[in-house]
Amino acid sequence: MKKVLITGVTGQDGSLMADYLLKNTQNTIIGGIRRLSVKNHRNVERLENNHRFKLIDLDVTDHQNTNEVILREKPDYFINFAANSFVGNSWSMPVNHMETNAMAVLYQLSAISKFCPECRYYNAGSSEEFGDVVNCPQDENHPLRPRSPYGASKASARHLVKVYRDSYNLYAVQGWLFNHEGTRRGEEFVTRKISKAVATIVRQIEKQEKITPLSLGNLDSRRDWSDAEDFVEGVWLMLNNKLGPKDYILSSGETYSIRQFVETCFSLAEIECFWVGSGLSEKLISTIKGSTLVNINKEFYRPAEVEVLLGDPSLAEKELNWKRKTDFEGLVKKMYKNDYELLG
Ligand code: NDP
Ligand code: GDR
Repeated sequence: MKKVLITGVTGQDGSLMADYLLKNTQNTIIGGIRRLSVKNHRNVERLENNHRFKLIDLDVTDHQNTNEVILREKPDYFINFAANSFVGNSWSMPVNHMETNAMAVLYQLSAISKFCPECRYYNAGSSEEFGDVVNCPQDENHPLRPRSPYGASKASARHLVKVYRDSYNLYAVQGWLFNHEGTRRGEEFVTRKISKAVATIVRQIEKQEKITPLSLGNLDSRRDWSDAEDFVEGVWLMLNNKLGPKDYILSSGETYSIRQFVETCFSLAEIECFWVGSGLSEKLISTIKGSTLVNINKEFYRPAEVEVLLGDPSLAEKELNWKRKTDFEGLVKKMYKNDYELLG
């Protein structure tokens, strides 16, 4: 029985990792949480009576708090999912991104190297580190060319993980995870924003209410989307790799535009529609009543965009024997269905 400390346990990946480990291992889970004025434990509240799960205070930007927790708990695994994970606000709060996503990693690595060097460490890396990509698909050798303060913070963390791995012989890894989504996805991310808006529109049509259009930014950027449930397994495999500590890409190997995500979601909801106009005037119109379903708002455009992401997961498939289970349409369906039921 090992002790696994997970930061970011209230978020999408942290809570899914806790579920995965409680189901598939005998390990005990310590979830690190920060104090917020309004409690947001929705993703973990059903675990709170599980004797193999406990919550502790850990704000990852607090160096002293980090040192004390690592010294006291001496975990066998430390999985760092805590982050300011929203690329879109990283231009307005770049210091917060650097402190939460990069400096915190330095505090963790430094404490682990001093107090429990046998601890296996994972930090959540991102396809945003590839940014302004030079070739498709991106593999583990693609250069780091971030386009946002968020991407730069994750690239900095990656260098720190490698430096600590090489300097102190730590089992420390940082996977490059491409976008992964699901029913626990935060509502400001584009996939959840779309699935929730389409579900709302369907309910409004059923009740013959006025339709609330969905406002989006850039429809033509492309992302490589997967189901987050498939990825937590891949992270655990990276932490238990017979080949030793190595960084891998997890991705679907397919890329779709935001426009295609919107079209797939409306199609699954059986709403016929068509695009009119272009640029900021573009709209998605319902075939039956002519109502506007989607419009464009420049507020949701970014100062610099990552135009296309497409990951090559073949190394993880070969060396970790990892494979995703849910495809693109299955993911959109799962998210839409969940949001439709939540509005019931
Ligand atoms: P979420 O935004 O859902 O979760 C982020 C978590 O970090 C929340 O639990 C949040 O806590 C916590 N957190 C934020 N700041 C602090 C802090 N100062 N101290 C302690 N905890 C903090 O993100 P995801 O689950 O989607 O992502 C997990 C990790 O993976 C992140 O590092 C993200 O950058 C990275 N990543 C995610 C991808 C994706 O597509 N989902 C792809 C690639 C990388 P609170 O609930 O209190 O806000
Ligand atoms: P991303 O996810 O930036 O890829 O980061 P997000 O869903 O925010 O954006 C994806 C793409 O959609 C475009 N877009 C919009 N995005 C949002 N949020 N809202 C909109 O209204 C909108 N309209 C268009 C964006 O411009 C972008 O091109 C996610 C996060 O989980 C990161 O933490 C993670 O590291 C990366 O994925 C991989």
